[in-house]
Amino acid sequence: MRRIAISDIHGCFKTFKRLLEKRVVLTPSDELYLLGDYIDRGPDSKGVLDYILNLKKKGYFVKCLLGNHEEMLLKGVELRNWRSTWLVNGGEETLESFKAKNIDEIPAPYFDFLESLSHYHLVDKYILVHAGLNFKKGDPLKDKDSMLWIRRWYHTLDTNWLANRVVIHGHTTTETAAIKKMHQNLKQLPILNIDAGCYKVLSIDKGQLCAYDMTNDELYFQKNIDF
Ligand SMILES: [Mn+2]
Repeated sequence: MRRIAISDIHGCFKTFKRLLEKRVVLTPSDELYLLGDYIDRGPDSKGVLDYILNLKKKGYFVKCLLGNHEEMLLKGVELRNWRSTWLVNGGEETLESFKAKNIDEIPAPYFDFLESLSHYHLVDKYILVHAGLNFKKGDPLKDKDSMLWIRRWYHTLDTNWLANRVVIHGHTTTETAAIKKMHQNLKQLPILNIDAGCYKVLSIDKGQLCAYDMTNDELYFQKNIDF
């Protein structure tokens, strides 16, 4: 059994599938932890969601967290200003993948899934979260907004609070070389960002989807094959 973490798939279904099936080679005895931002920007958000839901249906252990893009979509159902924010941040591509003209045409079961997502997950010595933790005001596990949106938070890290745990997160796209360096440096800074900028295919050293095997402390990368 392995525990695998992946973040920020952003509608890149083919890349996600290739990473899981050819690099990680996920089996039913493994546990898969997905850290949010399944949708938006990439060409097939519906495909990503269907694949995740199908894995669950087949009995795979899949624990999914909420990302800020899922939050934008959920808020956009009710609130007009969030709807336009979502649309310009990749929501247009998500609608296209559903062959929908507006948000209300996305079928209800997808909303049921998105509404069920957690903000963080604790497993072994790991704290899994989409964007990161805000240590500036008390218990970071109470600040749900920061968990979805925060950037540049490492300097606030409270190592006493963290004890010997490690934070795994995504949300801020990072060069693969920097991810590998963080991975080698976990004893000094117990934080690992696994967002290798999957959709950023034109950026140098990005455009990869990353998986972290928490059980064997191993990284996997798959170059984007969706664009
Ligand atoms: Mn994000």
